[in-house]
Amino acid sequence: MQIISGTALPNMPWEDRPAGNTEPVWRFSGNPIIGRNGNKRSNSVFNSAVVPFGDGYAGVFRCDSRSISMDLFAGFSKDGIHWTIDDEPIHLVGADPEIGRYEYRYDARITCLDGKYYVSWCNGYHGPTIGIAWTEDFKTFHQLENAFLPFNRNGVLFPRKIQGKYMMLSRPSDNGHTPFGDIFLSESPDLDFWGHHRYVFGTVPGNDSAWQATKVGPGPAPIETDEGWLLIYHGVITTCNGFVYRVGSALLDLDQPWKVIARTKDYILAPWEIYECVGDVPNVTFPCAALTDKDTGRIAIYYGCADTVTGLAFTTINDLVTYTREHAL
Ligand code: BMA
Repeated sequence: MQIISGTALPNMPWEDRPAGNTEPVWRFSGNPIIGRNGNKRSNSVFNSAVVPFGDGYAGVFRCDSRSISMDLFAGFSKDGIHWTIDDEPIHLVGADPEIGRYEYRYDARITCLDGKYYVSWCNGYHGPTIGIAWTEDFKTFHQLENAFLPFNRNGVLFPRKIQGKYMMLSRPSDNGHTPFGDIFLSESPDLDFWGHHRYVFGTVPGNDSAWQATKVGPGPAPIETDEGWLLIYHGVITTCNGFVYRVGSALLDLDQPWKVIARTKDYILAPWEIYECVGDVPNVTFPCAALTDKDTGRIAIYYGCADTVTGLAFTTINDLVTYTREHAL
């Protein structure tokens, strides 16, 4: 098994699987890597995206403020673990003034595509939809049109064109806390007009895989492997104490990524640790980014913990693809 797209990343954050650990994904021993005090006014830093940048890393971070507004901030790191996050939110340029105004911004993903960094996020435009912008320096962000009508969340771009088209996964939603949600794929010739919407996969009714019974949504940009696109996603169950967010993985067809080869029946990561179970929204693990090293197949997953802090977890392409196939629904 191997990673196809992407580059070698020998300095990526990494810890070997702890002795005796048999989980598909294991946590960084220094978690959480970013606490509440990520920048000057932050109440919480979570559900954030990072990519290799220059001789280190850059990211777009969700920092909810101490007045509890949701916005996006650029951040930089030498090692992918210790981050300096801007105090001022990212400034978008170039947009049609009508969509340049926003009510809130949160849960960014970043995809390296055509030599640029494309950021997609949940953009408040008369309700949540998918905002898109590109940057080359993480200082100036050029905003494109919103991809969809409200209401939608979790827009995630693929890292290359497929069959000549840009492709994006997303999760149509409502204007609130959305008690439903399936993953769809949309195509675009130009990153402006989106269509040809295809159903990818949805919730699992009954008792078979109940952690993903209420809603599912795409996480980090899909990872291209010789066995298919590896998608890390979140799955939600409704309990008497509210939603619980866990993490699963799926393998999608390389040429027709709405076709599912396998998806996990068992979750691969779930709120077990105290910083995942306790916070502003308890019991949430929410993945938004993954670094990969093409040479070793290592994967580092960045995930929000209890809507409060940011965690880091590790796996390898062999571990996760094998697990996805062997624990498939
Ligand atoms: C979802 C999103 C996420 C959040 C999650 C749990 O609807 O808003 O940002 O992590 O709820 O609160």
